[in-house]
Amino acid sequence: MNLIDYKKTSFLKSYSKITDIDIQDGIEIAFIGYSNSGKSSAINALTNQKRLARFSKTPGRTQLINFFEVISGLRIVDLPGYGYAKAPLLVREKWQKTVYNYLEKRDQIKGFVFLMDIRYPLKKLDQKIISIVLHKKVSILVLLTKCDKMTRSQQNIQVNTVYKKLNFLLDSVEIILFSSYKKIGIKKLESSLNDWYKNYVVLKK
Ligand SMILES: Nc1nc2c(ncn2[C@@H]2O[C@H](COP(=O)(O)OP(=O)(O)OP(=O)(O)O)[C@@H](O)[C@H]2O)c(=O)[nH]1
Ligand SMILES: [Mg+2]
Repeated sequence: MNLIDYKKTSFLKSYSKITDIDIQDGIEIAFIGYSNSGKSSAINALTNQKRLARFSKTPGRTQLINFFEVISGLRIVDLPGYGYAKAPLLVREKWQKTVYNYLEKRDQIKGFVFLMDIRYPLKKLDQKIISIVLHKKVSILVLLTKCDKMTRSQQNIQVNTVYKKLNFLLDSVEIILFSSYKKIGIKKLESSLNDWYKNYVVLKK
């Protein structure tokens, strides 16, 4: 049984500062990763909507914290990607601060979806963000994105490498091979998000 229909997700609101966020009820699932890692595309693929989260060939497109409502009380949050090298340093620092702030302070976050381009996983800022969110005891899911860029055997090597590295840090690691282009991994992503939501509903009772 499918608990939630992700296709019904709609845009809620955008914010540039976390102090402006005026939604408190319910829970959030944050999509985080480097600029150009495929966050907005993944949200579009999950919700089966072409332009819900805008995506672009120009990295650094998502500059605001964008909130989407899946169902009442469950939101997906598309964050500005970190580490876009071509952006001016000050702009980069501002985005990074916004993202760190949101991840640190927002108790509504009950799950992190970490997106990493399968060709370049666990780069410096990925590791930094993981260290920031570790102590929050929140579920973490890793999507190795753009897996269509690799052969099956290369994909398996990358999954194993990432698994070994993260297994040291996290109590449990879930890694999904993902491609928005080829629609790979979407059902698995849905089922993890459903589990998180179910857990939250049970805990609340
Ligand atoms: N080959 C391939 N390319 C993809 C896939 N998903 C996204 N892309 C491309 O990667 C680029 C970045 O995708 P976005 O979804 O905008 O990435 P983002 O993480 O939201 O980027 P920022 O908003 O800058 O943080 C675009 O050119 C997409 O077309 C995929 O599954 N396969
Ligand atoms: Mg984006």
